[in-house]
Amino acid sequence: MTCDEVRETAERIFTMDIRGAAKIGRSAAAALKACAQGSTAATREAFIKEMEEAARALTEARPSAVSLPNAVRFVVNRARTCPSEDVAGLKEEVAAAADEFIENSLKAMERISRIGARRLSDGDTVMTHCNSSLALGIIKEAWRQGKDIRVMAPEARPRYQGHITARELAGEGIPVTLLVDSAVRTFMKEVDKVIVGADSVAANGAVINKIGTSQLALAAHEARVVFMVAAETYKFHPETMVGELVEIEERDPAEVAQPEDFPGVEIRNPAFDVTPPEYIDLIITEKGVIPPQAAITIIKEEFGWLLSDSLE
Ligand code: RUB
Repeated sequence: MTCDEVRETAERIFTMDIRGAAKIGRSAAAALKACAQGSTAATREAFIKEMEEAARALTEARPSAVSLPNAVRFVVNRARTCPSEDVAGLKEEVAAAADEFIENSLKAMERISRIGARRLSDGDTVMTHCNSSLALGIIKEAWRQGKDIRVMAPEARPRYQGHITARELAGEGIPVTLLVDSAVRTFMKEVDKVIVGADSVAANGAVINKIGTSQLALAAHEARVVFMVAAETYKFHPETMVGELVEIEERDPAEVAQPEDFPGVEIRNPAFDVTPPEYIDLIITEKGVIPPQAAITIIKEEFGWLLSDSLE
């Protein structure tokens, strides 16, 4: 039985009230902290079991954003590796780890915004997809620096996160054009750079992001437009190094169309797709700009401890 904070957060992640990989990771960390603080566990063993159950409930909420298991692992592992038998000490450890994850995540976003803004030039037209806080962070930073940027935002059916992007940028005074998803190739000839976010980056450098991202990548490749991904290192997927595939979330068909209006018709609704590394020019991380082929180095650096331990 998990605590209320974890149940509520897992539900809000599932229903997409909390969405976007970075925010999902930070909310999971905050839920674990709240759960630890309210825990009535009397022993170390009971406390760790409670944290592990909470971790599982959160991780099961959405499968494609590795920020979720990576955040949860970061926090719960601190309790697991803390030698204290004292539950109060373990609670503090969990709270400190959650705060650290959230702070690191926000700092990484600031750094990626600054690094990425260097790749945008005055006069650029930038296409993005869905609503990525990291991709928009870069665009807003370049704008703040005085670069004259225009943005093209596909609507991102079926949930229309492109509307959030268009409103967010317009709110900052940034010129933005909203497009239907099928207009991406038509407009690519007017675009200088594409910047998208990531839910997961696999060991081979493939990027999992909102459905339609790989079409942007193909169109950009054809039009010789630079295709960039903005992703903190906690979006890199350690399990892909030992052969696991990233699960692509398939959501309720009713998000696409009402099944009762289409008797005899199958409706599919995958929420993400995979962009192969061949179509990605660079990935902007808080550790610097890397080619997709260097994803494996990031995974070894960040998650090496895990690979030699529980994944075997
Ligand atoms: C969101 C999406 C975003 C990534 C990165 O999908 O695909 O591009 O999560 O976002 P959904 P961020 O709306 O289904 O969660 O850069 O904010 O982490």
